[in-house]
Amino acid sequence: MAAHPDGGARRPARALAQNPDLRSFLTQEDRLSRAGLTDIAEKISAGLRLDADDGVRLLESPDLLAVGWLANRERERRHGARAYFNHNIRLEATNVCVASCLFCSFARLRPGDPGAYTMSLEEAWDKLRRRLDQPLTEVHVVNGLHPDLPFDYYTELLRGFKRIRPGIHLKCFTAVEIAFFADLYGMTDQQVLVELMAAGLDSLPGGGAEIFAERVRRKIAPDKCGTERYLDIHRKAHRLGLRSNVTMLYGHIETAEERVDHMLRARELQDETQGFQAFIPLAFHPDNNQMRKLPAPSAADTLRVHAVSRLMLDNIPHVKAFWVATGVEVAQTSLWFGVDDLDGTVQEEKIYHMAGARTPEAMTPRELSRLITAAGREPVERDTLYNVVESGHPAIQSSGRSVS
Ligand code: V47
Repeated sequence: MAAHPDGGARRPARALAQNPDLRSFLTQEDRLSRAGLTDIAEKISAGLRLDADDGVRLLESPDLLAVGWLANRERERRHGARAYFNHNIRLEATNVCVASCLFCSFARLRPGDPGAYTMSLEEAWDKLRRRLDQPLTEVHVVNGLHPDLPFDYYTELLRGFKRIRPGIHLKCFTAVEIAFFADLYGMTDQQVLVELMAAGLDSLPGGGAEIFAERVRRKIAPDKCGTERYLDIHRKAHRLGLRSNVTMLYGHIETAEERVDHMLRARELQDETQGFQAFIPLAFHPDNNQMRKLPAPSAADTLRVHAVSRLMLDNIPHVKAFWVATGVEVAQTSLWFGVDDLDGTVQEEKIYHMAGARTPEAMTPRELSRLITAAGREPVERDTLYNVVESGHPAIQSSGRSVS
């Protein structure tokens, strides 16, 4: 038989049309159907809530692209092509910690133990003072649970930051720290929050959530406050007018059901208070801690967890990838898997680097902007409350694109 003049170009199309296996990849609908996710896609399109069973099916679906496509659709519906980042510093004022969490490589049990440190207030304030030339918008503080520091240490820490830079947003102390302060200093959780607010606290970070399911929490973080108290402190903070975040430490001993349970407990509180701004999945890092025999979660798992978070948490505005934890390349890719936000310039992160993170310790706004642009998204600098920051940076336009 004579060859068709443009047979080379036409043959693949005919082959695709005639081969049912290949044909099934032709449309997104086919892909979703083949992945057994059509009913979930229809539920989302109809504005119906996903339930625990849907969440587990999404987490267990082998078709990462189908799950990612659904998450991306929700992400773009909320945020279009925008990808947020912020200009912040991270401060861990002490790593002395009475808790022995199995996943932690940062904490030292007692002052004086090898590697233990506690900054003087001057040393802590100096971190901000040294950066007066940077248009920072946030200081994010996370500490160990130190048994001997007075409450004044924390209130003075906040007051000093505000003296140095009155406009700076202070996102400080996890709910676990708030519970610890209340127990140590004989106060209620509410009193601790009120006093810290009077000293300058502006919002709570999401750390300390780990996994809410009691089976896991008891094993990996036995000394931390329980799930109900963690959530109640966020509830109280929201009622006092503070915004907060919520995290999930994944990729260790938790099951798919426990991941989904975690998301649903955050969703339930958010229905009540609308105070969470962002959900942040945190990839477990196994170096130098008691769970070091476990492998780190794969890139595929990381993309899937972020995507499913976007789909399950229909009432939390932002899903954030903490690039220090995910790795820079996976954070970029996650911008097509449900993520709309990357935290942040960070600067001098310790918790992940002591647990083996190979990511840089800091990124400049320009680097963040470039990596977002390179991923095909539109960088937008935000402050902690997601107000757009109009170019604080001489070399970056308000779109966030470098002009030099
Ligand atoms: O609660 C500790 C986690 C959290 C390890 O609110 C580990 O904007 C992985 O919460 N491997 C602290 N994770 C960091 C945190 C955070 C990060 C970025 C943004 C925000 C925010 C909050 O780090 C801890 C714990 O879950 N962590 N050790 C480890 N080996």
